[in-house]
Amino acid sequence: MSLDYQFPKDFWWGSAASATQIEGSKNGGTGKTIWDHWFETSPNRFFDNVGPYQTSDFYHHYKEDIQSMQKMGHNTFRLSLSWARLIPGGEGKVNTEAVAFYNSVIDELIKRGITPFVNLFHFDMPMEMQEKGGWENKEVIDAFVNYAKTAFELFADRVKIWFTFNEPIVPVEGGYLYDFHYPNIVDAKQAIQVAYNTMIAHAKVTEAYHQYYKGKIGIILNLTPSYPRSNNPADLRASRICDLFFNRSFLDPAVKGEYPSELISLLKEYGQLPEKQNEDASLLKNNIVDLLGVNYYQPRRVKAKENIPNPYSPFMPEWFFDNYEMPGRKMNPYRGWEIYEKGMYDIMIDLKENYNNIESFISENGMGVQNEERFLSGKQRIEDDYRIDFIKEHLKWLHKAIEEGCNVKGYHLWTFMDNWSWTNAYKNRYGFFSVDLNTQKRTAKKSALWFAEVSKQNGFNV
Ligand code: BGP
Repeated sequence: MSLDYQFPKDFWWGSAASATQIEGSKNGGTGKTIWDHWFETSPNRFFDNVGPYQTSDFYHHYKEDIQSMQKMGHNTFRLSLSWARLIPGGEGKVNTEAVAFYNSVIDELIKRGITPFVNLFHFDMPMEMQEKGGWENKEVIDAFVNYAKTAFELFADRVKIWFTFNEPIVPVEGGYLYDFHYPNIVDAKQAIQVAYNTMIAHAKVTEAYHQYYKGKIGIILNLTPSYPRSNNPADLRASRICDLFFNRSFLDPAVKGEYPSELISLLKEYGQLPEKQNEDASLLKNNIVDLLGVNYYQPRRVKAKENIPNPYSPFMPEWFFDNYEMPGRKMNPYRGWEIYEKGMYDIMIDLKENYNNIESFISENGMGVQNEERFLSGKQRIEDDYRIDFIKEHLKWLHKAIEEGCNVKGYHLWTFMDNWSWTNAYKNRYGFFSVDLNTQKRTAKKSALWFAEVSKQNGFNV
């Protein structure tokens, strides 16, 4: 008997996590990242003063966690390697403890029938590399390429699906525009250079992979569709420019191998073009991705500017649009993000129509909720029906996209177990499993049991 929402055979059911958020950053001879440094110098910037040391300690619990993934019917899981763990300091000697750890994790996943998806960079710049200027410095790009090559040599015999970056725009926004990541710089010109250099690093790593290996390599982008307030040309222009800045700035070079000409003209007009090398254009053109991960949490709603920006204020993307609050919008009040399930479908249609229907999957989607203990049942389990609804409503739209021919291969929830959320630390919980941080005991939430059924049946009934 077929289900109301039956997904294609071999659909990827799983979840995603990142090294800094789960491993525990004092284990196993790891080097320091910008997160360790920022927490040491400004603990007040982190919710409840909780830093990256106190995590769900995947470093010691991975066997148990991977076993639970298997029980839940996961056929895929995305993790990231920590550059600072594998090569403390970012360049030089490889940390043998890290090699043993990642080998063990990869082998355990494979043993349990879970295909590992491995990402190389998830916001976690080694501190020594940041001291050299981070992505602004070409030497750091070279060091990153060496780290990637080392990772391929060590693990590509078993790992066949790789990603260069997770949400590369976030360190640009957080570190160089809006002050929510270290180094807390607010300077659009630097931000644009960092964004550009990140794409160059991405293309160089993609090139290095394709030279010797036969699996797939991609990038994971957080795509936020821009919806204009109205069809008024000024609103449409505002949303088009947002799309250029926040989506197409990475999507176009990654998938098409070139930047949108409208973005180049706009940056040129305002004197914001980054410095380039002659060979960059062909590097980008020849190294497009094999696979695209799409992180989708929220839409962006915009309107034309109410007031002309002060010409003496420093250049910012906000010179071109105002945010717009959609009346009657559905919100996740804990994270402050609008929930708009159809956005997932709109992204997929855009990829189908304008990006050659590139093979993709939902690499993150999820709902962070504060004080989830409120929903504990007598069985001491969190009854997170709101998360089940959230996932289900998104999956319905994803299913529609698939029916209409979109080349989307899977759905990963953020995240497997409650983890450390950067400056939000443990404020909002996203996991299928709750984690007691004192005992490290993991407990399946109701959504875990529901998702296990969905994965096993490859779909669900309404
Ligand atoms: C994405 C990141 C993840 C994760 C998630 C939830 O942007 O890739 O690392 O943290 O968002 O966001 P947050 O933890 O900020 O609530």
